[in-house]
Amino acid sequence: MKLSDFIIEYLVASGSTHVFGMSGGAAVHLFDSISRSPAMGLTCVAHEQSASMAADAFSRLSGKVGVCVVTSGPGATNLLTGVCCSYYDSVPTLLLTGQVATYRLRGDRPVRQVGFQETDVLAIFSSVTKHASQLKAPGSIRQMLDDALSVALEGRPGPVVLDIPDDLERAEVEPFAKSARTAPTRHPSLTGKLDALFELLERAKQPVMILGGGLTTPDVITDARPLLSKLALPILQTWAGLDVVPDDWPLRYGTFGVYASRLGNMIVQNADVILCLGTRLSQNLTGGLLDKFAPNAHIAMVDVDRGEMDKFDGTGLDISTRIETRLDRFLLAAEPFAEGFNRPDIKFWIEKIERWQRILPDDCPSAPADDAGYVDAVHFVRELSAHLSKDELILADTGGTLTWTCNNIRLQSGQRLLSAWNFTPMGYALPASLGAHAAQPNRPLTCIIGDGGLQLCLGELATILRCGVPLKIILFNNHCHGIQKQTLDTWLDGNYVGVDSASGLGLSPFAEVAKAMGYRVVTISRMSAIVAGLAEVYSHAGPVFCNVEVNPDQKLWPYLKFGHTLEHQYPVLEPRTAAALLQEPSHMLVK
Ligand SMILES: Cc1ncc(C[n+]2csc(CCOP(=O)(O)OP(=O)(O)O)c2C)c(N)n1
Ligand SMILES: [Mg+2]
Repeated sequence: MKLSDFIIEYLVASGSTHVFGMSGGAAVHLFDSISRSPAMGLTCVAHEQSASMAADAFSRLSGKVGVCVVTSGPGATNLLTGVCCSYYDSVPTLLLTGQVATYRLRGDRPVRQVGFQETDVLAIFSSVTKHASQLKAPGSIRQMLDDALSVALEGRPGPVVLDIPDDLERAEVEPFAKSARTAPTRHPSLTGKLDALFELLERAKQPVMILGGGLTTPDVITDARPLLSKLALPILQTWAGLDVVPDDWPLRYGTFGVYASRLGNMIVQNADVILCLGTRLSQNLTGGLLDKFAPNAHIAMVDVDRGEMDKFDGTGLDISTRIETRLDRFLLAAEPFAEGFNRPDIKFWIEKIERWQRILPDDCPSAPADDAGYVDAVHFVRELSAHLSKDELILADTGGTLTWTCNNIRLQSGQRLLSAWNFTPMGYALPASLGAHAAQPNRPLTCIIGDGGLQLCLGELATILRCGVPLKIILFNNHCHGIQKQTLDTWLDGNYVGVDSASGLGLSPFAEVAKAMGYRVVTISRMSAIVAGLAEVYSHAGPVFCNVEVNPDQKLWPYLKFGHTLEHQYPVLEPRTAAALLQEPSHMLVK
C-alpha cells in the first residue's frame, strides 16, 4: 500500500480519528490518503497555526494524540506557536510535516536550500517537542509511528514531529496490520511516600490543596473527585485547574496568584500544609518573591517531572515532600490511604477563612452608566455563567479577557474551561474551538476572545462557518490590548505604544466582518441589555457572533505589583479591612 495510506490507517487504529491541516506540494499524498479514509475526519484551517492549536485542544479533550498535517517550509513553520502551547502544557500531539523529496534534501552541502521550500524542520522544532525525526526509508514508518505516539503520551506528555519526504509518502510499503499490545510498564511503589504525605495531612491545622491543569487530562479529571471528597480539605484552583471541581464544591475557595482573588492569596499565605496536585506553581501563582510564598507551609507536590519540584531548590521556596509520579498513578495509589484518612479537625481554619471571605472586598467594579456605550467585563462574565449549558465547553483566549473570565466565571460540574495556560498566545481560543468540536461534536461550546486575540485568527471565522460549528463567539471588544495598557500604566507612566488605535494599532470592524461572512451578530453595549442579549445568543442553535462592547479602561484588579507578597495586592485594602485581617489568631503546625 501507499505509505501515506499506511500512516492514516495507523492513526485511525490508534484512535486519532481527526486531523487538522492545510495542503501544499509536499503533503498532497497525505491529504489524498485522508480523503480516502472513511474513518478519518479532516478540518481544513485558514492558517497552519490554527491546525496545531486545534490539534492541541482536540487532545486536551479526547486524551488522544491530536494530529496536524501540513506541507514543508512555511506550512511547517506556521505550526510553531500551537506546538509551543502543547509543549508547555504537556499535551500530546503529532505534527506530520511534508518535506522535499530525499534526493532534494540539502544534506551536508554548504548551502541553505536545495529543494523548493526545504526547511530544517527538525532543528526548528527540537527545542519545543519531545521528539523530532525525519523518515529515512519507507520500511521504518511503523517503528517511527510507534515511537512517536509512545513518546508523545508517556511520562510528561508533549508534541512530536515526524518529517516525511515527499517521495517516501508515495513509496510502497507492506499493508497495515495492527500490532500486538505491548506489556504494561512496571511502576515503582509509592507507599512510603504516601505514608509520609497522609501523615502530614492528618497533622495539618491550616491545610489547603491546590488543584492544577495536570488534573484535567481526560483520564484523570473524573478520577480525582472521589479522592478530593474523601480528603475534604479546603481547595484552591489554578486557572488551568478551574474545571477540576465545580464552583459549588464544598470548601472550594477559587483561584489565587498574581491576578486573582484576595481570599485565595490569604489562604495560601497562611496555610501550614499545602498539597499541590497537577500544578508546577508557576510564577503567576507564586509571585516574584519565592522565599515569601506560603512562608509557614510544608509543601507537598506530586509531579511526573522531578525538575518541576527541584527547580525551587535554593530559592527559599521549599518543596518538602516530592512525589515523582504521573497523577493517574498517584490517584490509584492514594485510594487506600484516602479510605483510612483521619481528617484533622480544621473547624477553626474554616471559620477563619469564612471570616476573611466576609471581610475582604469583592473587587467587582461599579456598573457603568447605561448610556456609557460599554459594559463592565466582570458583571458580564458573572451573568454569562448563568447562560451556559451544563455541559458547555468554554475556550478562553488571553489578555484581560482571560483574567476576567477565570476570576469570575462560575463553572458547573459538567463544564470544561480550556486555554493555552502557559504559553498564552493571542488567537488560541477560536482555532481551539475547532479542535474541541471535532473531539466532542455534540457539546455546546463558547469561545471568549478579545479583539486583539481575534485579529490574529480572524480567518478561522470562515472555517467555523464552513465546518458548521455551533460556536457562540463572545468578543470582548474594548478596542485595545487592555492588559498591555495596564502594564504600560504600571511601568511606563501610561506611554501607550501599539495598544489601541490612537497609539498605532489597527483593529477590524469585527461585528461588520462577522455579519458580512454570514454570522448572526448580537451586539451588547449597555448593562441593561446583557441579560436579553445573552438570551438571544444562546437561543439560536447555530454559530453566533456576540460583540460585547467592553469598557476600554477596564482594569484587571486586584493584582500583585512587583516586589510585594501575595497578600498585598493592589489596590491596597482600606485601613479598617486591613486591621480586621491582622487581628486573626493563627494555629499553625510548626514548620
Ligand atoms: C501572539 C502574542 N503576541 C503578544 C502577546 C502579548 N499580549 C498578551 S495579551 C495582549 C493583548 C491582548 O489584547 P486582547 O485580546 O484585546 O485582550 P484584552 O486585554 O484587551 O482583554 C498582548 C499583546 C501574546 N500573548 N501573544
Ligand atoms: Mg482587547
